[in-house]
Amino acid sequence: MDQINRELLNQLEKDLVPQINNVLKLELPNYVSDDRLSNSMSYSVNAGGKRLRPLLTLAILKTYNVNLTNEMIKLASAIELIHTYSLIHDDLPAMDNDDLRRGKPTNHKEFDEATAILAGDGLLTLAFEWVSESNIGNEKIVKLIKQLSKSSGSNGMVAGQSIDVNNSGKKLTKQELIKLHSLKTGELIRYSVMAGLIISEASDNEIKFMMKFADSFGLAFQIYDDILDVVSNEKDLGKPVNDDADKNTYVNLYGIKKSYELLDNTIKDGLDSLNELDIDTDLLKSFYSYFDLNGR
Ligand code: GRG
Repeated sequence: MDQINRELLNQLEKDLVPQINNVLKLELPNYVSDDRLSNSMSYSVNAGGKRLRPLLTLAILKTYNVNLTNEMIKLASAIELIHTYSLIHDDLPAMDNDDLRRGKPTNHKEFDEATAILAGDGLLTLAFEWVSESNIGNEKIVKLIKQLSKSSGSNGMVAGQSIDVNNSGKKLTKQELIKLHSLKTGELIRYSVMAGLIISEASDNEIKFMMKFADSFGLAFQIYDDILDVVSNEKDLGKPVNDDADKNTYVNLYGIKKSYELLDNTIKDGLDSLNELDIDTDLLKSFYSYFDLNGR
């Protein structure tokens, strides 16, 4: 994959992850009046994580030469609040019942179940507050809020989680599996890319190919997550491995070798879409270096 320059992603992470972490850490407590709720929301948000989704939005903005002010970092970080809420709720006893997330006890283990549910509720709603407050003009704010509700809600991530929960133990077909994951994992990645395109006022043609990239990146991300569950270890992953043995995953449907092949093809699709554009997409291509394909 000689089109992928890993250094560009490394540099972006070095420049922006500390800024994203800083905004999340400093801003969040200003929006929560109850101390226990505030501590529990901050506990999970500040527990680490790659910050991949805000990075994607910011990479799109950089691609369109939009100035990455502190305001933009906060706007891009709103998606991390929703992502963290989804992880807290996914770990609850009624869902995956997990004890470890991002290398630390899950929210309901550190606090209690009721607090974890409320922390998730608080993070979900706070994300919309942050978007609504940004200084990008009302028209763009409404577009972002609409896209964020669609992506995270009952026709997006929540629908994906519902299909997942209601089909555990049932073997899905390839098409059903793709649908499940394009909702559960793909939709927040879609929002991250779309947010950058809305703010940057990208053309319809650019949106078309950028969203093909977003969809293929989301699919690759899920296939890789399924592969890591089998080939990684708990220390690197920050959560238990071999946790998906009875779940609907690409590895369980195809086996590990074919899953790697599917990952290769999905990455190629995404690169092809970016190559359709006249603008410099090297930074976006560098996101594919997130997938370590050497260990197979
Ligand atoms: C509870 C409505 C609701 C939805 C939960 C996100 C999710 C939906 C479930 C998590 C299950 C899971 C492991 C999905 C695979 C893809 C994924 C979202 C992985 C975690 O995201 P990363 O790798 O995590 O970006 P970090 O910790 O780096 O932020």
